[in-house]
Amino acid sequence: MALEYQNLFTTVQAVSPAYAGVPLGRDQAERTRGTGHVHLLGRIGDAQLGPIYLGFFGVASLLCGFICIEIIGLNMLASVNWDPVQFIRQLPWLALEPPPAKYGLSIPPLNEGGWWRIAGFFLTCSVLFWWVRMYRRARALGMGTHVAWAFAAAIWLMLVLGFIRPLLMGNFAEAVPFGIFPHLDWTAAFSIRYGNLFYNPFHMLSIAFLYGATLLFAMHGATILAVSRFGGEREIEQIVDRGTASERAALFWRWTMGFNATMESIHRWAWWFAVLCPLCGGIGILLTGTVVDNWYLWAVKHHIAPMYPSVFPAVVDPSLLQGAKP
Ligand code: 07D
Ligand code: 07D
Repeated sequence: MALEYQNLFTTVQAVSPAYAGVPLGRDQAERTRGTGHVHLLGRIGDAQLGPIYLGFFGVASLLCGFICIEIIGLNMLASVNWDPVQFIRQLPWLALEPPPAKYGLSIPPLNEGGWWRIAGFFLTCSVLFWWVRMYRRARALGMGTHVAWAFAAAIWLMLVLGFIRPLLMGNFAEAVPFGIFPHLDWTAAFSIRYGNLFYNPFHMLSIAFLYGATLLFAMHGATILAVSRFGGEREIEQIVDRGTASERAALFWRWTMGFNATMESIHRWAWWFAVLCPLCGGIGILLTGTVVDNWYLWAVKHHIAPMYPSVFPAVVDPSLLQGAKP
């Protein structure tokens, strides 16, 4: 292929003969046989589609995920009187709500949060099985399990929101509803109920890591694209082959900000920033309502926020004013 300059919008179509991946021994049967090449996929990644490894945990996860979506979907459909048109039209507003507060942690009737608990159970199974699958596939390839542990950080936040915190509060009514806008309403209501989440230091940390992860991802992606004309995306060779892409990338940052990450450390930065976002977030949510009831008052107590100024003069009993009749 002629050497072309690669910019933001052009990508390399890496089309090679289909490759099934390393042999899997007795697990071979768990891998589908079919492979193909899709040009459109080649535009965003590798053009080869398949083979995919399913295995017990993959199938179990998909099955549980399907049951969960089915329960949520049918409950939403029932809430619009089984009218498919209204279901599509109102979908973003429809919800499957957790049980009302009066049930606490006890088992509620199906249509008063019972279905929510069953759907939540299957969602949790689905996500946990997917985690096991990721962990085992990484092990099978002799890789580290970094991806699985990063995913675990997100699962931690999900479980804090929907299970661990409600357990500690003794009430599943505290949990998040299933639904697109309803879960946003829950998020806003949660912040107000607990005195403005902005004053929760773990929400602050979570935001810093969220923004930081975005910034790092942009900087790293941009740097590698910028040196791809020198072969910069071949990261492994670049660590040892000095003088071309990697070195320019490093020099660019050393010149612009005096410091540069290395080909290895940039990925540690990325991993930690991404993981610390939901990790800190989960701690912040766990503390809310259990340890701290009002983050604004907490911030006032710890000299982070000022007391609201008294805008109006203090109320005086009119009967005490001069000239008032005794
Ligand atoms: C791009 C990877 C692909 C994933 C996608 C999401 C579903 C849900 C189910 C209709 C980046 C797939 C969506 C499977 C469909 C039903 C019942 C990941 C990418 C495309 N939220 N949230 C969204 C979830 C919480 C908040 C969108 C899940 C907390 C705010 C999507 C969870 C709080 C905003 C979504 C979860 C919160 C969103 C886009 C679980 C505090 C938005 C997500 C399991 C953290 C944004 C209308 C996205 C939006 C949005 C899914 C939890 C706040 C529907 C699965 C309770 C403020 N959330 N969310 O792209 O547009 O993620 O909402 O914990 O503004 Mg949320
Ligand atoms: C939700 C991890 C769980 C998801 C999993 C995925 C499937 C299948 C399907 C692929 C996202 C499950 C997968 C089901 C997928 C397919 C097909 C990760 C999740 C396991 N906030 N806020 C955060 C900001 C305000 C509030 C975090 C900003 C207001 C609440 C984040 C602002 C109020 C909670 C963040 C802002 C409020 C949060 C989430 C600005 C509302 C949380 C981090 C600029 C009025 C959550 C400690 C994350 C948290 C959270 C950002 C404002 C409420 C950093 C930038 C003041 C209740 N907020 N927020 O990774 O952890 O989420 O808080 O105003 O619970 Mg906030």
